[in-house]
Amino acid sequence: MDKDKLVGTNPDVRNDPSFRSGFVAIIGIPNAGKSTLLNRVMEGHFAIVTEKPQTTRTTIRAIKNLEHAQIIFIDTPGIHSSQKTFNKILIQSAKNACREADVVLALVPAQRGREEENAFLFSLLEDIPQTPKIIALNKIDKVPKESLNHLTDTLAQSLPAEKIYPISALLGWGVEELINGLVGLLPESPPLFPQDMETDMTERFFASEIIREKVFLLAKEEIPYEIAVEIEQFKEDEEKNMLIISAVIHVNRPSQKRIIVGKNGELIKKIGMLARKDLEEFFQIHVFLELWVRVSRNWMKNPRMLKELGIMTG
Ligand SMILES: Nc1nc2c(ncn2[C@@H]2O[C@H](COP(=O)(O)OP(=O)(O)OP(=O)(O)O)[C@@H](O)[C@H]2O)c(=O)[nH]1
Ligand SMILES: [Mg+2]
Repeated sequence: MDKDKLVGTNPDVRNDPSFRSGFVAIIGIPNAGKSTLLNRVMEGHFAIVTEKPQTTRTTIRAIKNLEHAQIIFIDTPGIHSSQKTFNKILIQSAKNACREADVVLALVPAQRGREEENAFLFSLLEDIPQTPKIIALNKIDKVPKESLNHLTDTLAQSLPAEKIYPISALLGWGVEELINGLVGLLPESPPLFPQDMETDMTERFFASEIIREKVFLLAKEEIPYEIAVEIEQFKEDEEKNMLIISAVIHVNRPSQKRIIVGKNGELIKKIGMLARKDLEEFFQIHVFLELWVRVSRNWMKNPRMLKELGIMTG
């Protein structure tokens, strides 16, 4: 992200010296609710959410335009300690987002039993002492009200943050206060992106994520972690007023291909049907979707593929 190259478009706002704009990285352990929060603040479906940890694989930018501020939220893959090369790459992209951010928003789930994982997250935050940090204690709808004070006190002791906001990303509790708190920490600056822009991610990216989400929902156990979706064709047929999308689901092994295709092709058919429905809703146009399953051995270790898929940057 080269901030210097980006300028605001609205001349009124560019003359507003108190306008604030900047990048907020949302970080937290897997399953903390980061993508749910991104969707909530944006009031739309920008990032896929599942019950499974490690759903998000790339940083996802979405732009919240307010009257006197513009926040560029960056959703990130869950931070955890792992020896696997693939996971290390995901964690590295979250770390990079933190380093580039104007404010770091650490999302901590309010339920108990995750202290060790959070400790790893906090040690990362200590590496960026200069960056303002806010903690959001998420999923407070799941804990009794009486325990909230104790939880926020404990958190305040583990990490120096400007403020702790108890929230429910799922239900929207406390989210407006959180947004106001974040705005207060952003640098004074004209908008970094045009104010009618909500994201700079590509349409192909969203299409691939919608398909990946269906694999997460329908395929069992480890399978969703070992697949990647690549969009091979994405074009509008103006005559038919239709979007033609052709995508490849990469798997690591032939046995996984058999599972994704399913008996008599039933699973892939179901994935395609659900994905098409969501793609049509997202792009507001009829979609013709073609899905292929391809065995791409060790794609998770192949830097060229990881770069093409946007998982590895740089
Ligand atoms: N009850 C409750 N559930 C929540 C809340 N926020 C998120 N969830 C649920 O928690 C699960 C994980 O949510 P995600 O938004 O995918 O979590 P994430 O932090 O993006 O996870 P990764 O991308 O895997 O790191 C989903 O089942 C969400 O519905 C909340 O405030 N309350
Ligand atoms: Mg996520």
